[in-house]
Amino acid sequence: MTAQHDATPIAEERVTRIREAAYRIRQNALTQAEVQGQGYIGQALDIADVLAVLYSDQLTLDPQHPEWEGRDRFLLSIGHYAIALYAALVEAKFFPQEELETYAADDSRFPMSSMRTYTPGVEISGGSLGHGLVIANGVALGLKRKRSGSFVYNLLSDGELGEGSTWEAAAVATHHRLDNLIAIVDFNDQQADGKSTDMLSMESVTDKFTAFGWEVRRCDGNSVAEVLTHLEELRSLDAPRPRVLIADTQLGRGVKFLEQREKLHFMKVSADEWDLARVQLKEDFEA
Ligand SMILES: Cc1ncc(C[n+]2csc(CCOP(=O)(O)OP(=O)(O)O)c2C)c(N)n1
Ligand SMILES: [Mg+2]
Repeated sequence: MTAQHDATPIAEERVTRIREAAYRIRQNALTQAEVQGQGYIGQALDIADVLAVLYSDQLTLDPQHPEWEGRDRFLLSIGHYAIALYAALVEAKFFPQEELETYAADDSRFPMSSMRTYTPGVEISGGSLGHGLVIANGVALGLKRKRSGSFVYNLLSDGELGEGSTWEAAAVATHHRLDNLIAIVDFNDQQADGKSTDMLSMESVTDKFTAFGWEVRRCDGNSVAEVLTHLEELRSLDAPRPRVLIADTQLGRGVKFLEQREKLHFMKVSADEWDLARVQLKEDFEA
């Protein structure tokens, strides 16, 4: 699968196609969470639009050959977002739809926290926060030295911005002129103990990355058109520096009762709420 990367204006059909992919990714996330009766569903719903832009448009991948050397690399820092990544990998045809039902079961290829050795298409093991951008630097530097045209994408969370290692990695990426590295921050203003901006505000995130020498964009991370425009621009930019998109997202996006529920790192959905979640997701998609 070769992705499209040119400077032509973004066609409406392209946005429509990606919005459909985002809807299916959200459905896939609900399927997994319902099987387990739990899962980081709030985060999976908030990041579905970004993952749809990546997995149905921007990334060059071959689902039949997940280790193909010419692929783009998508590195998920945040292991607890695994449910969202599996939802996107199923959408991208790495796995059959039925495999979603095995989420977090014994011997499943879909463990609750993402692990490279378990799941084709998963590039790194997650869990301990603050390591994704560090690893992305190494992968991007290695690819540049091999004169590869592949890009490295790293999805990190706003909570990870509080990790010192993230900022060490930000400096290293600039030092090595990693113009094949695109970081995406899921700015859902949530972390384990409350709102990220209340716990340890890293604002202005844009100014901080700019000061570190990065090319920075910030947008509504739940607008497929905006995310697509910015990721496209960041990839095609001819400048010797790393790039980052700060994506402002809404926890629980697409399911009204979750959008309105108290925002928590782990959002509880009771057994009798899954049908309503599906109905509201459909209503939101069709609105
Ligand atoms: C180094 C490290 N410290 C603490 C944790 C525990 N932990 C797991 S998820 C999480 C929240 C991190 O913030 P974020 O990813 O923004 O949370 P979310 O948006 O998913 O609520 C924390 C502190 C961890 N996994 N790794
Ligand atoms: Mg967060």
